[in-house]
Amino acid sequence: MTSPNRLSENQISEYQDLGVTMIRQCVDTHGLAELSRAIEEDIRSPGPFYHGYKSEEGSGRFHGNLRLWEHDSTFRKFCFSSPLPQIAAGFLESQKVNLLYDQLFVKEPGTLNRTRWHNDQPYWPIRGWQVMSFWIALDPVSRDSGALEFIAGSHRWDRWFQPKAFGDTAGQDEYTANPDYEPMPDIQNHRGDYEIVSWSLEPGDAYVFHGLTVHGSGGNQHQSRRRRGYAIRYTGDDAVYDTRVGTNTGLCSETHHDGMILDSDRYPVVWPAS
Ligand SMILES: O=C(O)CCC(=O)C(=O)O
Repeated sequence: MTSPNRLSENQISEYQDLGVTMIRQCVDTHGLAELSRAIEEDIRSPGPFYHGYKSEEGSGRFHGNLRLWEHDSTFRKFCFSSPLPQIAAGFLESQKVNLLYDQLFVKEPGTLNRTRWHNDQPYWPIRGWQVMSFWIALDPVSRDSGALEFIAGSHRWDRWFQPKAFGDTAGQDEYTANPDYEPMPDIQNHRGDYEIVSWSLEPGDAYVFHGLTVHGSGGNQHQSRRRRGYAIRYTGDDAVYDTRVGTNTGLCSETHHDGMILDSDRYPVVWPAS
């Protein structure tokens, strides 16, 4: 995997300025093979937080899942013992790093579902600035297979958009409306009004983005290539627990109350390693 020492100043300043950057070859071929095996197992037998979406236009399949590390040692290893927590500390400029949770997004060939434009932090029961995600590609990812797109600088808008499900989640609840949140503008039909940044990725490359950066992705129009992405969310020193109307209840904790630091079995400190 990419060594934390190889992170360039440019990557850190790009992350700070745009709210997103990317890392080439973040996970090596051995790591990718391990992750691929774990992903197949999750698709075969998803845990309690499975939230796949119904395929639009009737083809393909969009498999989503949360909190995989809690049930699978391969995902746990990536979240805890890979170089990722230390790399996160570099981006977050933090003395410690907590694991918020991990998440899987698999768009099988021909899955035309878009991932709607959104920013992540309104979904999450935390407040603070030091909040970020890695999104690791398991397949070649290009615009026509569902590369993520990001609105440059949107993490500094200080705008919290109302969470919505990414698609028809087959019976799961919509998110409760929060009067302090605003509706997401129609970015897709006004793309020219925004500075949209994106990169094609090779397997093992990763997007790195801030918890408030607005992002989304197109469907996977390829008929033979999958689009598997594994996301890990980390927080830094200033993040505290904070439930709000509209947060994802599956990410909440029964043992935290608002304002508490996260450190716990549920949101473990993963760096410095104990
Ligand atoms: O993989 C996707 O399409 C969406 C990913 C995403 O929204 C995220 O990781 O926050």
